[in-house]
Amino acid sequence: RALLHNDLQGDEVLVVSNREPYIHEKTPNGIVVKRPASGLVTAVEPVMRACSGTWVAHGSGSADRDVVDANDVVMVPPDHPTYSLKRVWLTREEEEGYYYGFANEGLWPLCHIAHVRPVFRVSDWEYYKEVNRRFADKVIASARTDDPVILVQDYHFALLPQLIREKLPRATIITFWHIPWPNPESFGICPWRAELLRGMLGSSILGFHTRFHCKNFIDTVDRYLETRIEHEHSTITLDGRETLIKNYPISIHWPDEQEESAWPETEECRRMLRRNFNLSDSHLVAIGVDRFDYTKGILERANAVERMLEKHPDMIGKFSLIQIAAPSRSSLDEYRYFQERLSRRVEEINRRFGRDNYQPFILLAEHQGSEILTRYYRGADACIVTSLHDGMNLVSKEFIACRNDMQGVLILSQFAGAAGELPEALIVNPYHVEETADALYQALTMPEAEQRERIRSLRATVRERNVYRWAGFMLQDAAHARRRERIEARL
Ligand code: ADQ
Repeated sequence: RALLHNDLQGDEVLVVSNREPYIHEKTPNGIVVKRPASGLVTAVEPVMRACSGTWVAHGSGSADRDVVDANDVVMVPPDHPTYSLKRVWLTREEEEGYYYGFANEGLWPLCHIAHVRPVFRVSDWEYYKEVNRRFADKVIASARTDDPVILVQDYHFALLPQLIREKLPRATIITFWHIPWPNPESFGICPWRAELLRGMLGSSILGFHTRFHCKNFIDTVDRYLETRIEHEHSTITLDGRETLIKNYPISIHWPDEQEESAWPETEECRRMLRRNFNLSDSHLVAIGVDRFDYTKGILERANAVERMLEKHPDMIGKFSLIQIAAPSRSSLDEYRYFQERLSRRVEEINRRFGRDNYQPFILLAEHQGSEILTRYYRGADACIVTSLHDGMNLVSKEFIACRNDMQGVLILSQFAGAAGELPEALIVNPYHVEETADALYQALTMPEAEQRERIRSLRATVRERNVYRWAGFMLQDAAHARRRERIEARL
């Protein structure tokens, strides 16, 4: 955190993302404030708390308009206001075209290669461009200086860096792409590939989670744009402007002693988790926590549970997977089909192996607060992450952080960015049912000493590679670029 303060001293910081970190909702009991289930918010919020500044986001809550002042500003977090949240209000058509359409039916499947065909509608593209312009206007109007540091978040805003750059040429624009970047052939099917790439290259720094994503991006630019690429320095120069392409693996806030001391003991978490679902205290439990999204491999997880029970009938009645899936983008057909398919699959498995009050796959389509999630992570024997493709995956890191009892096994997809950092997890190919089923069995039967050895090593990695390091490294590179630009301007 000290690194953040040092690098940002005196600089104005603006963050821009689609999702807002706090959603104000009207309820019969008055206005309540919610935190969205979002990896981006989980990662960026602690950074904003540390450095103040302004966060610009789409106002999506039913009471968002009631809490802002005349400048559309509300100070957050509600319990300890430290930074300004500024909303952009979108019409229903804008939200459908830009967010649901181009971003989530186009770019999301395009970048994830999860065998869901991307949809590219001209009208969605028009809204995407329009909304990027509106956010650019808001950011520019919010800037008090002509050289702020602007952190642009994610695939909703590929055009924003260039739009801001045109009006604030001296700004330091750091864009972070939270999802994977595919190979040039895959990205090349997008009808507006060149516009998107040019938009992104308005950034001073363009960050991805892994080197592999950086390489894919550079190869994509090489294929579709006329630029100068310096592979040695990982820079791309377009129209005389240089962009550094670099990997910054995102992470979580590592809990301090005070936070840990507020957690219930793991024994209590174990009991609570089991009693909530009418399971005996010795019942084996694996936990899955995801947005209800087809990229997260929840169907493959169900197949692995079924296969494990086929291979190890002694586990029937003794093991359950508790899957907490936060409904997400449910107005899109692909998401609804997926939710229906998964529910059917879960019913089949439960009909086949369940009995009386026993269900091997407990599916909860709900969003849970972070305190409950902490208890679930602490009370489970294993956590299973089977993403078919995932930029990083923070659930895996949250599970590790919660296990200060040095127990619990992480099963992790090789297609999550996190797999590169966390080799002591049981790494699986979720498309390989047999392998995933075997890993699940291995996790449930792993001796305590081996669990301890693995989780200790995982904890050392995540503690060190925390979210402040993620932001700190990006801002250090930004500070370096700013110093260089100031020197060059004087020459
Ligand atoms: P996501 O796809 O949202 O993030 P992830 O990184 O796992 O995926 O983060 C999800 C966050 O939402 C976690 O903090 C988790 O606790 C929370 N969450 C998930 N399900 C929940 C539930 N049912 N109830 C409450 N909270 C829930 C995107 C990319 C990832 C990348 C992040 C950050 O897709 O690859 O790691 O951004 O860059």
